[in-house]
Amino acid sequence: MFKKVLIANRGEIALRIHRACSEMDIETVMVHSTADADGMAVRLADESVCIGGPMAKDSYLNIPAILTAAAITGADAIHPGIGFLSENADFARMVEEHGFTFIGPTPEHIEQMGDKAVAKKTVKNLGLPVIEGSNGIVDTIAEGMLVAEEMGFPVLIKAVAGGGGKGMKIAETAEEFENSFKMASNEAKVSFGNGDVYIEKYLKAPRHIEVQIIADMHGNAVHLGERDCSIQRNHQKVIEEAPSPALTDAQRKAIGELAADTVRSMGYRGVGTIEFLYEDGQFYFLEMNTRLQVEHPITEIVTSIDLVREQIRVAAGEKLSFTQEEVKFRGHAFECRINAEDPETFAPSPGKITKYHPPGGFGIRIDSAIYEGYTVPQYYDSLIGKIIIRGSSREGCLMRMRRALRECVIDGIKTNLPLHARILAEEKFKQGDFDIHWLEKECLAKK
Ligand code: MV4
Repeated sequence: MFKKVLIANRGEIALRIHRACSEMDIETVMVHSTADADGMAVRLADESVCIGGPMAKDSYLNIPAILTAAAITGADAIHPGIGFLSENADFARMVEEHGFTFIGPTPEHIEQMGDKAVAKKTVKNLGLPVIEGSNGIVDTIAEGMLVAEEMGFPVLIKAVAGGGGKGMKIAETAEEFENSFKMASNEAKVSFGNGDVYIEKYLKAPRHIEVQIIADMHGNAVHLGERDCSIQRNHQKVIEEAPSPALTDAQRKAIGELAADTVRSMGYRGVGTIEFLYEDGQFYFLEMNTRLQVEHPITEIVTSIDLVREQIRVAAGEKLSFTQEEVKFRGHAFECRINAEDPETFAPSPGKITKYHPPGGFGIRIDSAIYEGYTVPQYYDSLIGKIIIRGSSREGCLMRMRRALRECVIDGIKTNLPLHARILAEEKFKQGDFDIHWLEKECLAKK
């Protein structure tokens, strides 16, 4: 097992990783920017190294500085966390070339899943259901038009380098196609330096359901069930839950086993998430994330498995500590993401937290690195914490989340706590009757 792990991240996820290491008797090195010197993750880590200025490019994306910090402190492994360098194949390769272990999959797997058209072909060949569309990249408008006419409108034009909705455009009709194609390709070129696109049939009102997998280096791969992440705004998840209220146990088992079989065939190792759109009882592969996810705690709640601990164990070459048979799903979990933002305009709201009283009691977990007196910096993502609830039933879990939200006090900055209260009071939410558009098109649309 590793003796020392360098954590190349910040905030709540850096703290989450430190906590897993600490319980495994692994020392931690927190690298941080000048803006994060007062962060809780830095305070709790065994060692810390300031690697650059506040802008991510100068610190959390500064590969030479991170590798140097690892060398100086004598770390064995580097955990990239979430975002930043976590899905950067070049970084993973450099980490290994410098003699450290990258806590994540191989650079080849990161690369393969990073190209959305390659990822789709790969998993389709291994038996995952995909959305009808072009066979890979479409080079010309004429070629795209043929594919679109063949399957019928509306279609979606997607960037192979895409993610988060960038470089993605709907063409409702043949008339719109040329313009949408150009817009998607140009946006992709500007955002990712790669204008390649592919085409899919547009699904009008799906749910976003993702399956958590984990694999070791010994050919073992298991699934840990699904998360329903349909409650989102602007491609940012707001509330997640496990299990999905839309699935039966049989569907869960079927899609989970399909996902585990897929990653086993790929020779994948580490944690990963296979995202699906789910509509009319059918699953369609969307993309695969080759990292830990923000919402991993709800999977931990319903499986009682410490995902980060297992992730570190498999990266060190150990076997998974459990079999698929031993994975038991129990109860329900919700996660509300707490953002430092205006609940009405969604504008970021950095600043000093003057009062902090987190909720507590039975069934409540708070993953956050904030404290009273802490100043939320302006340079990073607005996520400042997560309220994670366990309950024996979905209904009980929902009532407990509402109670937690009533208890929670964060003063000095604006947060989206009022937005969560509003969503949780909605009948459609209570019924589990929503799709990826419900929050924006129905819940937020009415005043
Ligand atoms: C889709 C889709 C409907 N039909 N593909 C958005 C982000 C990108 N990674 C994939 N996305 C979508 N792909 C087809 N063929 C709808 C979306 C989509 C979406 C997906 C998951 C979560 C939130 C979303 C919000 C808007 C659109």
